[in-house]
Formats: sequence, structure tokens, C-alpha cells
Amino acid sequence: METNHFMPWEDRPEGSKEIIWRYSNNPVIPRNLLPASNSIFNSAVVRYKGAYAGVFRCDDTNRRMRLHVGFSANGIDWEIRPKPLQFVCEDKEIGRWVYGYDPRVCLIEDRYYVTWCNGYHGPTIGMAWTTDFETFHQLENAYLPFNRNGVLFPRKINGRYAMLSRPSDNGHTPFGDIFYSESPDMEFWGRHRHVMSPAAFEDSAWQCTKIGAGPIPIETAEGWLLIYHGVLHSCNGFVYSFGSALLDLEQPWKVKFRSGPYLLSPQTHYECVGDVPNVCFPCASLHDEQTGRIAIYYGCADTVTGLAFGYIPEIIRFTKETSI
Ligand code: BMA
Repeated sequence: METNHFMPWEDRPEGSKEIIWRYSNNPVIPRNLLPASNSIFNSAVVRYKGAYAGVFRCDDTNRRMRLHVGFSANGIDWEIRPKPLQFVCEDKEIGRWVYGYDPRVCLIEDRYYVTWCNGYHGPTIGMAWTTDFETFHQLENAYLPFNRNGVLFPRKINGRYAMLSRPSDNGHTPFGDIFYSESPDMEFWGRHRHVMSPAAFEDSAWQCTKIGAGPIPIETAEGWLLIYHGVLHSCNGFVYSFGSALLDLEQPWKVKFRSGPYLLSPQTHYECVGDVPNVCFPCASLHDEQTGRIAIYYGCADTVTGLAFGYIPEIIRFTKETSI
């Protein structure tokens, strides 16, 4: 059980009725925090040793997609290592670095597992674990290409590790459903189940082109709370927003509720203007069970990292009341 109250937090602005509100000092991570970073976004943050650690997507000034390790005392001010993360891998074929992006980090028992979109003849889900954020042991890729948005559950379900993913194509995929897979050992993934398709345009247009899991799902009495991104294909290109769903605790491929309205969509300058305009892309959250507080880290316009806050019980109520 979570007892640590120490997490980044800012109260809902006075007069606001928003379920999710933005940190007033967004973006928390600027694009040029590193000497050679073009952009830092779509990144993963976890509690670590009474403070915070993270794996960050840093695109460099060659526009190569790299992962970097970072540390923070308060979850707001980050020190990111300038040197890209290098995985230790027993298999040369798998360990050969091509590109990596959109990391998630999930604590399961005593290991922090990193999943990311890993270049191996196209994007697939790379896997690694660490206990100290120094040595990262790379495992086999979970799936065949093409796949993105591999998101682990924080405990075994029915005796097996569990992961959501989003089969895709080799480009800017114009489709995408969320699937569930199980593994006895973090190497062999199977028993694939369909979770969710994009919504019908008439019901919920922000999520009608493709969807993908965001932060690690949170276990609640009402089911797994999943924050996920959804995409609308407008006449100016893709628009990435995010919403919420509740998945069955023992059979997480069964969707109990799914929000019709988005929780957050690109509306501020730093979400609407950047290398890829109109993107809010959540990859991590911190929460506190006692107060119900949640802090969501999300990539903004593929350029910087933002932070938004809310209360889990309010998000659950919203998900149920607006469910499609
Ligand atoms: C997706 C991923 C994300 C990115 C988004 C918007 O396909 O590549 O990394 O944030 O597109 O460009």
C-alpha cells in the first residue's frame, strides 16, 4: 500500500470545474534541458528511494530518438543524464540499438521494468529491468513488429505478468486498438485478448482514429484505472488527447467503463505549438492512495513535458458517468 504523500501537487485553480488541471508552471521539462536535446517529452517517472527517477525520451539535435535516465528530489526539477541510456543485453541481435521512444516504467515486486517503442526492423516493444537505475538488463522484445505503447500492469494477474499494447504499422499508423497479453516469465507473451477499439466518430471523436495505453494502470476497487490517449484525424492532421477507462480487475480485457469526453486535450500554447502540434501524450503518473491525488506526466506537442493533477475518485466518477 502506498503511504508516501510526497508527490508533486497543486490544488485545483479556484473556480475551475476541470477534472484534470494543468500545473501552473508547465512545462516542467523544457526541450533544451540537455546540451544536445531537441525535445524531451513522452517520458516515464516513478518514485525511487524517497525521491523520483525516470526514463526520458530525448530526441537529440540529430533528431535521433534516445532514452536517458534522470533523477529528481521533488518530481518537478529534473537532472537528466546527458549520455543516453545503454542497456546490458546478452543477445547482440536484440541489444543492437536502433532507436527507442515513449518509455514507461513499472515497479513489479523489486524490479523497475522499462518498456519502450524499440526499433527492430520497425517499431516493437522493448523490455528491460533495473533495480538501481544504473544497470538496465535488456530482455527479448515482447512482440513482432509493428507495435507501440507497451504498458505493463504493476502486479501479476491470475499468476502471469500482464501488458497492454497497440499493434501498429511502420509509419504514422492511421488505426489502432489496445490489446492485452500475458507472460509467465517476461519473455514469452501470448493469450492475446482484444481490449478496446477507437470509438465511433459520432460518440467520441477525440478517440475515433486510434487509441493507446498511457501510464501504468492503477488498481482501484472499481477496476484498473487506465489513462489512455486517443487520436482524432482532423483536416490539419492528428490531434492527441487523453481520457480514462476502468478495466475488470481479474480480466482486464473487459472494459467496464470508458469516458466519452476527454480529460485533457491540446489547448495551451505548449500543447498546440511545437515539433508536432496538438499532442497531449501521457506516459506516467504518480498517485497517493490516502488522498486520492494523481499527477500525470504527459508529452506536449512532441517537444516538452507537462504535468497535470486530479483526484482518482473524481476521475472514476467521471469515467462511469460519461461512459460510452
Ligand atoms: C505517435 C508516437 C508518439 C508521438 C505521436 C505524435 O505515433 O510516435 O511518440 O508523440 O505519434 O507525433
